[in-house]
Amino acid sequence: MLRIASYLLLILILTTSSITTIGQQNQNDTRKEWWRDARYGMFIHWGAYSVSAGEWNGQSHYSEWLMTEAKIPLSEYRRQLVERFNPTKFDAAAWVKLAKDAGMKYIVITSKHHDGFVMFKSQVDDYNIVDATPFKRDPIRELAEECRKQGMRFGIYYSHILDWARPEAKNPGSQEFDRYWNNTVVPHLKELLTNYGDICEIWFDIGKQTPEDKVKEILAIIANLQPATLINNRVKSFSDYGDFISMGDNEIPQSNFNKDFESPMTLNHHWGYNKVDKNWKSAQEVIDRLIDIASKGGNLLLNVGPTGEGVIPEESAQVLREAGEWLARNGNAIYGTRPLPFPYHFDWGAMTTKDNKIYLLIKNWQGKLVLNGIKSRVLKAYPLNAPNTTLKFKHKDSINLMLPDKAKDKLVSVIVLELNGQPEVDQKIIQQGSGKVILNLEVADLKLNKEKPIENTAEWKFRIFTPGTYEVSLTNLHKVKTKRDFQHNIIITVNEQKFSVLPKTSDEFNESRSTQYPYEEATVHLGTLNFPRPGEYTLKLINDQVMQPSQIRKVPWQQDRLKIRTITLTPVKE
Ligand code: FHN
Repeated sequence: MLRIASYLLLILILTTSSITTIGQQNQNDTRKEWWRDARYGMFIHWGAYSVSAGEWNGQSHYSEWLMTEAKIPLSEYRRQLVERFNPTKFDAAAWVKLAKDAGMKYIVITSKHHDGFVMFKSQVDDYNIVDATPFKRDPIRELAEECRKQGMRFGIYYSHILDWARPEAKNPGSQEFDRYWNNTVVPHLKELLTNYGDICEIWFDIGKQTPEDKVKEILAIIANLQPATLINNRVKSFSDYGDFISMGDNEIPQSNFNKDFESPMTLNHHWGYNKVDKNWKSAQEVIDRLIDIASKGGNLLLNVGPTGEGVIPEESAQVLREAGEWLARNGNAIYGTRPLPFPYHFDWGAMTTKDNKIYLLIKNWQGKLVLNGIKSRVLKAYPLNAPNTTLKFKHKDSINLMLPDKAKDKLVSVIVLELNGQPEVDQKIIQQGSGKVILNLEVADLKLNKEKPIENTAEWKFRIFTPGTYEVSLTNLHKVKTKRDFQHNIIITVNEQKFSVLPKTSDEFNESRSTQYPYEEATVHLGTLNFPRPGEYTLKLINDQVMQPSQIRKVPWQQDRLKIRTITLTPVKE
């Protein structure tokens, strides 16, 4: 009787504890502590497709999407790629060492991508790297063991919905899909969670169609076999299932939205190895993105795509090592830090916080830095790597900080502000010390008009300290090489001032921070506004491209070819 009761109790614990949902950041969830402290991990996209290096019949393809893009039948894929997959240069110790040198705290590798080829020894069928290739080794095991040796956490990516090798997977919800699920997904997950030691994170992908009961089944399996394993919300994409939100590919949120998130990011324009893609981000660009993500409370999962021989391309390794050197000098400002609740980003860099300290991560180094919005009293300011060099500052409403020349780091320099307690900041939108006002769509008050989207309005209240004339510019997302411009005038009003403009050409293009290539951010000049006195103002932007910000994490950004991101007000020097 007692045994039955304790069995029922166990079932109850398993079923209730199995449904993890994404909570607010301040929630006391000790399972996530290491992950929140880590801030930086390595993503590895590696599989039989790597053999092709992105090329098929003389044409370049999207690496890991090759099978479906080039319409290669399974038998041919198997013959030409799987049976030639012999990555004899694969060296798990070297990969883990690279991740360590890069300053990364965990690794997540593809154990099965959409092509359905299994990168570990499985008992389910022989379409796996040990049974179907001349290589005959299990790289997932080798990496897992090496991670354990070198003190690196180990996680796996698993494509649970898309599987082009198993036709039964085609229609989620159908009976055939249930067969795929029961004969492939469930046993695979059990194998991965049983045979490879601690799995820090399971990374599911493209899970929009995952049937609800299947999500619950996965969560229960994980809770049962490895309750500490974290799960991303793409187990059912755009949902709150799992432990953290996977942002869109290459997406960085515009501001801290108080939830745990991870930005998966490519180092060039592909995930899997593509021999012609030399668009490597520089170490500067990597650190720039890492500080942006950390300052908003997320993790960067930065991808490498090893070759079919098992080598991480040297160009990417070099960038990672250089960024790792920066982390070795400045890691205190990243690892274990938490975000501050500013509703905007900064033009000069980013801020993180730990204990009674604020770290200023300065990209644009100038002789002095003016900071608005820090309410706590600053006791002391010094360069992170020269704590005895105290910096001069004045703190009235703003903090005026004099910056020395010698603290300058070639990538991003860090200054520490020591406070008289926990940091307290103004959570309203205010003019920044540089004079700019940054208005992100994510934090706008929206009024959407379904019948007349042309009247859709985004509205921001903000405080100006310095009266004068300001240039108004708009940053939007736009597909590279397309001529998609705004179809309707953008109307801007501030109190009694109003102007209407149809922006034609962009003045400035940057790699997109909201989605992956081939999208980019374009900044256009809209006009000027006058702010006659200090005080609070309301700016309204009216245009049919104003969309629901909650949709930002519900649908992929790339579904729209043009999207408004930020309005920036910059004082005009008179
Ligand atoms: O289709 C995949 C892609 O190949 C890659 O694995 C990325 C990584 O986030 N996820 C998918 C698209 O979102």
